[in-house]
Amino acid sequence: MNLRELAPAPESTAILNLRDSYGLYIDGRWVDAHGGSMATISPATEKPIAEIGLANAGDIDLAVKAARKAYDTVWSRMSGSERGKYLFRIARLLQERAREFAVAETVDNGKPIRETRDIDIPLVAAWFFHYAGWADKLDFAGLGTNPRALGVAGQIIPWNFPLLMLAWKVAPALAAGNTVVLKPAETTPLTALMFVDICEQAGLPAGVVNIVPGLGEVAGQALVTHPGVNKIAFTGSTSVGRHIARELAGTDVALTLELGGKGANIVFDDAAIDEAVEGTVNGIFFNQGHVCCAGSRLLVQENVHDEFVEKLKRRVSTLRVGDPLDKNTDVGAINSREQLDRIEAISATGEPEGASRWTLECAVPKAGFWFRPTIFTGVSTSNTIAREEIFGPVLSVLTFRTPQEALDKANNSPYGLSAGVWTQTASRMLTMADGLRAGVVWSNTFNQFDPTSPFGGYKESGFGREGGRHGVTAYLAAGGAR
Ligand code: TAP
Repeated sequence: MNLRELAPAPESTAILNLRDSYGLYIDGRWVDAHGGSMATISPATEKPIAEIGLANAGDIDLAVKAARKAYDTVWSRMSGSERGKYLFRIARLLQERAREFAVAETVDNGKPIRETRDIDIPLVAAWFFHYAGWADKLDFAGLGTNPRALGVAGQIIPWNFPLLMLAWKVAPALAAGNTVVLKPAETTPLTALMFVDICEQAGLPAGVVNIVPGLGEVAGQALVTHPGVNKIAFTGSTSVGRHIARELAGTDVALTLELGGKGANIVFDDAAIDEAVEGTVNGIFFNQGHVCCAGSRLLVQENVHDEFVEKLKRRVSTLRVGDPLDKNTDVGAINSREQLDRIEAISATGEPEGASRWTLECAVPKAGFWFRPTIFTGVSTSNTIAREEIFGPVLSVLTFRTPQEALDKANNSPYGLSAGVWTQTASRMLTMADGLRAGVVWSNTFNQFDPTSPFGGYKESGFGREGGRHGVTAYLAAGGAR
């Protein structure tokens, strides 16, 4: 398929060598899907990229059986150091083909190439390197004398960081000795399907990784309820996470849920203001705000509010919105029409509920899905835009007077995934970090990720941690008892 027409950056798109259509990857080979097919499109142009086969319940059954066979006959019998070698190989191959993956991710997802090139794909490789190192050291890390894998892991991921979410799930699962059936999101299956090439190049035994695109309610549901699955790892919306938790209640299937967020980014009057402005921009406009841990609620101390907001608007005015394949683009396309509708609908409640709206004035392409960076000021904690996860480039600004008021407002949310604090007073930083009900609290920065750090939520943001020791423990039976 010739993708050059997708964007005026032929030197980037020309390196893609995609097929016109993809089936499912089960037991080490491509097979036909039996749940129909759909085109995956570029959200920046609305043009089709490739036709994707969709798994039905029967296909999921085959994938789980293949994963079970691979677990029983090969993967669970292999030493940790051998598993580690496969993971190291995968990490190196991903690095070698990083540019190709970055372009594919940008085309399929709509996020800027600068982000996929400099953040997503390097982090993907980093995750595989990190967990490659764990594979032969599990028994040295307080994980029991003979830690055992759970067996077959069913993994369901969202569309906002497609390959990175795959890495967060597949790397620790394989390191711990599990086999995998992974369902990518229906709007962004491309890089997961390309990942098959990497597994094959690395010589991964058949059935250890199975990739099954499909619809959530069909393929996802079948995976969650399949009796042969020992663990479900899910990243996505709180509503689907809740549904999955109900489905698995009373079973012995291990479950981790990484769900939504409404991160508070708290700026005190003693913060380095220019750095805090930069961090705030990164906190909400990175990846079009399609970030579960985005700093979507800005809490500014009242006496610096006006100065801060003015500087913030000036900085946001310099953002370039448009073609995600252009290296100068800061804000790319919204991932789907459905997500755009959702962002527009929630944002439309801002002014009627009393907030003031400021939107970056800029041209956007005619085709594709676009939403201009938007800042609401004068927001109160009861406003819809301060409560609901928008998952788009929309910032709600609130104020506070005292540290306690900042804590109260920040914690006044059903979510508890992320927060950031900007202050030059160390003791205040520690008090805030202690009082914030959030899985991650960034200190004078925002949206920083590292494979050694555990990541996950409190409250309706889910449970379980991914990253570091916690991430690999989530794929082990406690104390090797299972
Ligand atoms: P969801 O609609 O929940 O979709 C996530 C995944 O679940 C997709 O693969 C989806 O398939 C599948 N799915 C849908 N219904 C299902 C069902 N009944 N059974 C099993 N699987 C099902 O979320 P989304 O719109 O893709 O992602 C946005 C949400 O994810 C946001 O709320 C965001 O905060 C959250 N998120 C959280 C994190 C972390 S780490 N906490 C990271 C990224 C995103 P389809 O694609 O076919 O719908």
